[in-house]
Amino acid sequence: MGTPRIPAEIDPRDVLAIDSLLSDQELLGRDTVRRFVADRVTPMWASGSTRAGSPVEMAREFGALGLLGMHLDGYGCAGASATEYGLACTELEAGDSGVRSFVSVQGSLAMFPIWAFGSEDHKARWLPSMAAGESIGCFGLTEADSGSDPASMRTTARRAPTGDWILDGSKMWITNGSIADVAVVWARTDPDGPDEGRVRGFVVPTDSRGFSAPEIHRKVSLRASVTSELVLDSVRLPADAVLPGASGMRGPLSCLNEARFGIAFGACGAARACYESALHYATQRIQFGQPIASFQLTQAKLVQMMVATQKGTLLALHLGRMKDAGTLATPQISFAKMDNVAMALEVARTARSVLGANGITTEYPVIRHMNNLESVYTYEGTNEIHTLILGQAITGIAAFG
Ligand code: TGC
Ligand code: FAD
Repeated sequence: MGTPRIPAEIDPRDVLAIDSLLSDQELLGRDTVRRFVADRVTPMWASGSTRAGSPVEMAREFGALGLLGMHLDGYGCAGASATEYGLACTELEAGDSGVRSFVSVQGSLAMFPIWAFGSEDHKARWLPSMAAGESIGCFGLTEADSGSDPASMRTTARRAPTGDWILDGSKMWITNGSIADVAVVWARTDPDGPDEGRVRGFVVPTDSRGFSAPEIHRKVSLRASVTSELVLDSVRLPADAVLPGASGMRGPLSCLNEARFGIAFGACGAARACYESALHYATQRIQFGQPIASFQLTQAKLVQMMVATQKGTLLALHLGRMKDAGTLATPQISFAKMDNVAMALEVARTARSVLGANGITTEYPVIRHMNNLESVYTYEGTNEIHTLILGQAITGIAAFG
């Protein structure tokens, strides 16, 4: 039986020594991404800018680091473990949720369906250039009137007598939409046709006639991410544009599992960045002749943020280990996406309060993370939808409608 050590010093960034649960390879990969974020992502905001842009300028660098389609194998992808992918998401989101979003959408939402459900031609045509960051992908599921209930989508895919597909409709809130070279678009087939009205996925080159992607402006969240509408005005595609391996809602929902997994890790990065910012500020800021870190109420906030972040990180790591072992179930992904994003948002709000008035400026990263997390709370299944997925899992009763 071991006697607890009395440490001379504890690492405030990793009080539970979670790093000791990671292999050398995992630490190496994690530290590489951490350095990249410090060198390339953090300076994006150094002037306190609220820039609206896109990490697309870094796409080839992400590719060179093996971050795009990182947990897929073959076709130029890195073939990393799920845990390694998750750890990378944590580091990217410690920089900015929009940067993690870019990598999530490319790898988990655009490359994954091509990799899992595409034909050999789709894979050979798109995956190597997407893995290298030379081609950008997006994922069109949500519509203006079909958000939490994507099965109610109105975008249609009709078969022409020639066998071509004709897509009509529009998608809303699509990350990377107007900078994409290829869109994976989900559409409902003709109820009287051979697909009997099932939802199918299509690989749509964005230079197809009838395709356009107007950007959505005036966002005050995820400003480092491009969000667009996709308009499909009788877009004619060859017969082989359909993903052969996906029929029904199981196809798009399987892609969401991959992205939600990355978000469960990513949220811990945003929380960590907010906690560290508040910890540093609290030791520097003097009020009543003392650093505010010396006040019991401030210490309570710092400890709550630290404990919540560490617990979330353990949860994410457990998820990663289960995914690598092939035992992960979808409600468990909902558990972690729901709880870790809510945790990160709470940590961000608490950190904001520790920074006082300075907390409302973009001189510090906290309010940027806080605003970003409002989107992360909503996308990839809202907090309420994940609550209901878990509610159904434990009661056996669906309470969605
Ligand atoms: P339901 O009738 O329950 O199921 C239909 C079929 O799908 C299967 N299924 C799943 N398969 C894989 N993974 C999952 N997580 C699955 N959940 C269900 C199910 O077994 C069934 O299969 P089969 O073969 O029997 O037909 O489905 P439903 O239509 O009632 O929907 C349930 C619900 C509400 C949970 C689902 O619609 C949902 O998750 N809604 C939330 C929508 C959402 O998350 N949208 C995300 C859009 S993408 C995005 O936000 C990107 S953000 C990008 C960024 O990171 O920047
Ligand atoms: P709604 O579904 O209208 O929900 C509104 C509110 O009602 C929410 O609080 C919700 O939880 C609640 N609600 C809905 N149904 C229920 C219910 N049954 N019970 C209880 N409460 C309920 N989509 C893509 O396809 N691809 C993308 O790349 C993409 N990127 C995005 C990027 C950003 C920045 C954002 C903000 C969104 C993105 N989305 C994307 C869309 C995102 O997935 C949807 O916004 C999300 O699924 C919620 O849909 P909605 O916004 O229409 O909200």
